[in-house]
Amino acid sequence: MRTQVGIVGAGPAGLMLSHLLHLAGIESVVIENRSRSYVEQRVRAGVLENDTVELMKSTGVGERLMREGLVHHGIELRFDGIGHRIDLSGLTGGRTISVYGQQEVVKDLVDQRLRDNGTILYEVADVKIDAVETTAPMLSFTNAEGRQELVCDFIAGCDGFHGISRAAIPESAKTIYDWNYPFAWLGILATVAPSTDELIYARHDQGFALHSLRSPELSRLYLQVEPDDDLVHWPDDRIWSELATRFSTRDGWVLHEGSIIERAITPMRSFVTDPMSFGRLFLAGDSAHIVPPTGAKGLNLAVHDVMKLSRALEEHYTHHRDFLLDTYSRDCLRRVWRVQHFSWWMTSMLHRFGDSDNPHQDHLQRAELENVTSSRAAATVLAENYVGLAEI
Ligand code: FAS
Ligand code: PHB
Repeated sequence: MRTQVGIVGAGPAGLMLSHLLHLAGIESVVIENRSRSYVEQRVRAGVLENDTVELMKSTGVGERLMREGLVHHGIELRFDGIGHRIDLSGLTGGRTISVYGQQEVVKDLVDQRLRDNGTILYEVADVKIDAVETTAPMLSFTNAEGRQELVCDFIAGCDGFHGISRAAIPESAKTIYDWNYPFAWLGILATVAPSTDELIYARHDQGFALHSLRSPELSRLYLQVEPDDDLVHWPDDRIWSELATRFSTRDGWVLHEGSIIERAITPMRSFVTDPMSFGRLFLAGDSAHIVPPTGAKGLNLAVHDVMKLSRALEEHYTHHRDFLLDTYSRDCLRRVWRVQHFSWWMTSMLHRFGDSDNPHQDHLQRAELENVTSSRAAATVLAENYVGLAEI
């Protein structure tokens, strides 16, 4: 088989790239090792930046997002039993976030690819990447028809953190930055009306908690837990009582409970691969970088990577100019490190580090939170990063 761009991974990065390339008249084939239903049901991110929403709207995949997505103009930071609203739109000239599940984004992109006769090969196995230092890199994989070879002009590694693309860049040619946080997140999806209209980020002496949502009937909540914790230690009533404690306020705010339909523990790490390209292999999304989800950036950063990559490939095919391909990695990493810093900052300000009392750190965190919730300048820094930095 032959195509212009071979894409490994049918997550948000791979699907959005295939969609943008199609709009630029560039052919691509997406190969994915899981089934379509698995990929479309995987619960992950839920917050879309202003520009991610604009991109989906302007490229024709925003119709359901506009109908079902929840536009938010603020978030709340809660500590010492008091909530403080950050006016995201007021501090950023009207920019907003939208709450819309990652699996919904994936469904919308798959539907559009299929409407546009796009090729997505699911349930492939044993994917191999070869000859990326030539002008005809190749993907090989096994599916129901046996071993397949796909010759490409370019390969996009959009196969997430546990994918195989990153390994196709020789150790000697890359630098890995890897930092693991001493805690994890227990995330739940519950069939109960959200107890809030806007996201609540809570710092509590017993640990961090986040109240997010998916719809007027579905709540999404997260708890800071030990890095090696196990779900067996977290029966439903313990989850709800711990959440209620960490969100508790002096004015008796109430957290509504419901039945938990999905739960998972996610490790927290900051990870960057530099460079993000090697020969005719280009990494995008989680295959190249991971941020702790405290800043709600993972999905949005993946979308920014493929916006840059599709523009660079369009420049190659349309104008036969490769300068954007040559600078792709450098350009992406500028935003990646800004987003890494913001995600680390949010995580450091809101989580409990270590299980022993650390009064000095507690005071520093409180001072940081008081600064952000009392200084317009400091709140603006948070707001600008949270709604998504304008094009960098
Ligand atoms: P993905 O991991 O989404 O997609 C990669 C795809 O490649 C997958 O479909 C995988 O099956 C496939 N693949 C892997 N190996 C392959 C191989 N060898 N061959 C073929 N296909 C292969 N971000 C936020 O902003 N907010 C959040 O709330 C948030 N919550 C998260 C919760 C969890 C549990 C996790 C793990 C991540 C979360 N993230 C969150 C980050 C998440 O949204 C990622 O940033 C986003 O999924 C990145 O998208 P992709 O780069 O497309 O990678
Ligand atoms: C989510 O809705 O899943 C979500 C929201 C904000 C975050 C992380 C996750 O920071």
